[in-house]
Amino acid sequence: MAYGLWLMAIDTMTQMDKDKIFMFRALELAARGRYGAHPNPLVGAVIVKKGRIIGEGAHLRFGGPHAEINALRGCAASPQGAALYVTLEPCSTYGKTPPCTQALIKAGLKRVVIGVPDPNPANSGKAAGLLRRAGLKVKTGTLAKECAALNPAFNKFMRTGLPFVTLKAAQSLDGKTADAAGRSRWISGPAARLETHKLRAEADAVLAGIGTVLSDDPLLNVRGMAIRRQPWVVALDSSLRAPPLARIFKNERVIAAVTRRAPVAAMKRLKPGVKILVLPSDGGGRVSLPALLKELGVFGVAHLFVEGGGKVLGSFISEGLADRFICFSSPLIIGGTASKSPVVWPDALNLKRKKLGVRIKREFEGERNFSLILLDTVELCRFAPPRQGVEENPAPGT
Ligand code: AOF
Ligand code: ZN
Repeated sequence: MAYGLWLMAIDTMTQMDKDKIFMFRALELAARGRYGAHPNPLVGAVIVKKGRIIGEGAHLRFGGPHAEINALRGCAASPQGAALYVTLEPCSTYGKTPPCTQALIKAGLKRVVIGVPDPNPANSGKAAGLLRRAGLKVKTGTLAKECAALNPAFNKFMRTGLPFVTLKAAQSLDGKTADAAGRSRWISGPAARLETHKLRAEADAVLAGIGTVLSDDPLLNVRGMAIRRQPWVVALDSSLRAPPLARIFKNERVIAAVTRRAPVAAMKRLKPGVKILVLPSDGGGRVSLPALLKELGVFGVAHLFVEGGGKVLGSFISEGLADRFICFSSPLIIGGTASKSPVVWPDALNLKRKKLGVRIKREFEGERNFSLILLDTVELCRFAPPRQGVEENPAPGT
């Protein structure tokens, strides 16, 4: 009875409603590629015949088959005459894999429903024409917003050649990370640490400043989860002070981002295989962050995860280079008037205070009283420094 009603409901749905339902399923499938597909995009696909899903697929790993190909391979019946729903425009060029458009035509599909155009200029806007010329019906823009939101890093990287930048900080309830003497307490519990590893695993590179390398000696790699390839580890170290035995150098893929101030002798002491990027310096003699991002983009880094310290995080924000800010907040108090903030927030942010919004993204109940909140302040990181001489918030009456 219930099933009959459901069939009637499906029957009375418009084609647009049906398209949305199948695209929702493709969106769900796309998430299977998290931690594996990047810097390629997350893509999901379903193949539908006579109102039923006969094949499903996702782009699971970088260099592996695309979502459409996996859906075709997994078909429970012949895809001849079926419709394909795919979150991203099918590719039409030879990359690491042959063009999906050709495979779709060869499989005898009748209709292709596309979420969003591929921002990759090699493919962008080409699929619809190719498919239509081969006699297939094509519809674009179904759940376009949701499909685009799957791949913020890929989208930015394809449009600009620059990595998407996620910043991460951890703080106590009173917004501190250490006392005046720099003594920090156990801020992040196991749940936040696991989340940090997941965030690292989604990135192509993880960065820390030399201050953090010297004080915490972090490894900065992904632990506690199975991944195919560790992200690059980047040390922001203008005069190359990192000791050759620092734990970051235990990683296989390490980049030391330095300036001309770095002594050649220090470079020679590093283990072979460490990539040394000699970059222009900013006004203060530190590595120029725009130059670093440009260079990381050339390395194929589409998503950079920045873990600290406070000045490095503050610089990315004050230079308008951050795309996302994530803060783990723990309900403990560090106290003290001279305690340290996890981020050296730029003064100019005050001018923009109307735009600051904090959205609680996830909540954790950690062990031993550590209740952790992951805050996602997207709007904040759209912050760009006010142009010189431009009054952002004129006082009333002026
Ligand atoms: C699709 N379906 O599932 C994905 C697509 O080097 P390749 O061969 O893996 O191609 C990578 C490019 O293909 C990538 O930059 C993007 O334009 C597109 N990704 N396309 O039809 C997929 N992952
Ligand atoms: Zn493809």
